[in-house]
Parts: sequence; structure tokens; C-alpha cells
Amino acid sequence: MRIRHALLAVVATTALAACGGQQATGAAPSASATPAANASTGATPTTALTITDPWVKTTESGMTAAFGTLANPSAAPITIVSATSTGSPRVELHETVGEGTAMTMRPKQGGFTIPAGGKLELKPGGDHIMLMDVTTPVQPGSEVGFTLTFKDGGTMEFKAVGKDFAGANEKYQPGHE
Ligand SMILES: [Cu+2]
Repeated sequence: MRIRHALLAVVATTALAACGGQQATGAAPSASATPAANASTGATPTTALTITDPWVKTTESGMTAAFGTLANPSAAPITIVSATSTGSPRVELHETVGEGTAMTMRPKQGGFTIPAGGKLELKPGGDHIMLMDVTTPVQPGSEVGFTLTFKDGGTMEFKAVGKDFAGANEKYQPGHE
């Protein structure tokens, strides 16, 4: 079963390029991670991750997605295993596969991993944080809260800003594994 929805996907590659090129606009909200109490394992708490220019595609209801650039300056990879949001009771970590009209998104197995010293750009047509069931409209300038949970148990909160984005349609494969 596939559910079409009018978000995310970028038909025009120019739009994708333009979007991907916009990073670190000074006024962007920022966030820092909260370390997990993980004394029993001695694992390094996830404190290093940052997100730059987080935003959410405006919508009246239904599905939308959050984007931004995650950066991991630490010496170990960081994996995001789940997310919650004030904007939707159900949130999934999605990847996009295929191209053009065949572009399809689905839950990303294992979550998002940001390599040591690396970045992961969440963007239309790529990985994104999916809000599955928006009940309060996301308007331009709206603030939507997110909490990311890491593999080591740590969490990170950030706020994303509503932005209009003229994306195209993407197909969604629920539960694809
Ligand atoms: Cu999605």
C-alpha cells in the first residue's frame, strides 16, 4: 500500500540544489545535546551533536517533515534511533530512495548515523524527520519542538521553524523494511 502525499520531494533539481545550498543562516535556532546518565557502561554520552537551520515544511494537517544539518564533531559516530515532536504524536526517521517521479520514502533501518567528525544533511529528497499526523497547522514562523534519542540513550532537544517549501509529491512505503 502506498500513500501519496504532497511534501518533500523535489521535482526540480534546481530547487533541490537551492535548498541544499542554504545552510547556517545566522538566525537559525540552535541546540545542544543532553548527556545520558550512562555510568554503568562507561559509554561516552552523546553531547556533541548539533543541528543547524532546523525547519519544518508548513502544512495544515497530515504529514510533513523536518530538515536541518546535523554535525558531529566528536571522535565517535552518533546514531539517532528515534524522535518525538510537539507537532505530531507519531514521528519516523525517513530516507528517500529512487529518483524523479519514482522517488519514495520509507523508515530508515537503524536510524540516522552521523559519522565521527561528519555531517548529515536532512533535506527534501533525502533523509528527513517525518511528522506523520500533524494536528495543529504548521505556519511560517511556527516553532515545532523535537527530541532526538540516541543509541546510547542520550537525548537532544531542538526547535524547528515553519517554512513554506514548494516541494513535489513523494510516495510513501509504510513499514518498508
Ligand atoms: Cu517521509
